[in-house]
Amino acid sequence: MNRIIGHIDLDYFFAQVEEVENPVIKERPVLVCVFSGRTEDSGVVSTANYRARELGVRSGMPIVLAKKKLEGKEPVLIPLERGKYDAMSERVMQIVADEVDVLQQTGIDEAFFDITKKTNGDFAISRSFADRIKKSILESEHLTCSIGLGRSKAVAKLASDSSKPAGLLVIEPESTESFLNPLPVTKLYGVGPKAAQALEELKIRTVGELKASQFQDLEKKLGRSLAIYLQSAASGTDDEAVLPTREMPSQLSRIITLKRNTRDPVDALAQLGNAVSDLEERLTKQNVTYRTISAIAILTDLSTRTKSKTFETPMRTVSGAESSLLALFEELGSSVEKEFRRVGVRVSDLESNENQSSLSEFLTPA
Ligand code: DCP
Ligand code: CA
Repeated sequence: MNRIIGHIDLDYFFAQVEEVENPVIKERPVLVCVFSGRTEDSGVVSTANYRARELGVRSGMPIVLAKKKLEGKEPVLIPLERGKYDAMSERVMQIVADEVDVLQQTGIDEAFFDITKKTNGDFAISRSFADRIKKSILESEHLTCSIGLGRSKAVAKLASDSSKPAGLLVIEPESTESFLNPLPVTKLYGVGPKAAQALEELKIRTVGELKASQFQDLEKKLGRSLAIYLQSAASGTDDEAVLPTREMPSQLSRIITLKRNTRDPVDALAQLGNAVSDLEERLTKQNVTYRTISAIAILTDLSTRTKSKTFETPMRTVSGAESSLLALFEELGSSVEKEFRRVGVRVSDLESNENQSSLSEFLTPA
């Protein structure tokens, strides 16, 4: 069976989160900045939206220089708020983790995943699979991302890079070689500054040249294991596994945008239908129970309100708590002035069923 490996990377992440929070800034250059506080503009740009990048702004650039490039373009400068991006990252990674066989998060906004089992090693199925993940992230969090699929981690990463922004690139086994060969070797996953320097000295500039290079030359400069990896990555046959990084979540939630704004709890719950069954599926998949359920409403002014209820005994299903959920939405509806624009449900105080069942097995006399 074909291995099908994916790489997902959110587009201009910190700046995109700021745009989602305040969509009116979207048309302007947006810079998320780390202000050092020495003078008003001292510090660096953490990241920028594509509008600002078109005008020459880059991550790591001094704010003063970025402002010079954006003179007269009405840039929006926003101080970096890590907690906000961490929370968003967590929600997005959970969406992906729920869909794939294995997820390995490698940064705040990127991860590898394996979908070999899910798709039966079928690349045509894998494309619609990846499309669904993209749609789900867009629908729930309003963020775009880029996904690459291929038969190895190195291929998947190069594919997601090449498809930026908001892209999806599927590299099937038979087109792997022609895709890889012309790419600059510095883009290959695992080539850091030291390896890049060594490859430059060997005059190896493209992935194709790396594949065709003399193994002994590489080994001499980079050591045996890196040399073996690089040549296999260059031919798209690196077989490094996607290693799971997710631990048990502390909560699970689903939020949807309503088709029509409302304050009617019955209507809100009816529109939440699929999200509730989704959450139910996740509880089963993660094999966890919950003690607290919350109704979440994001109002037309974008403020968020929640009402929660904690049960005395652990709950296995969300549908089993439907009357409580309805009561929570009733409370929300009568306590706010504005209509709901988005609604959601969250379960927390999670407990793993695995421990319980192993404990009960242990206690059951043989
Ligand atoms: N980041 C940073 N400083 C850098 C590079 C990145 O603070 N020199 C932060 C801000 C980015 C986030 O990490 O939003 C993710 O980094 P990426 O390299 O994935 O960059 P972006 O997501 O911003 O852009 P792209 O669309 O190219 O992925
Ligand atoms: Ca990114």
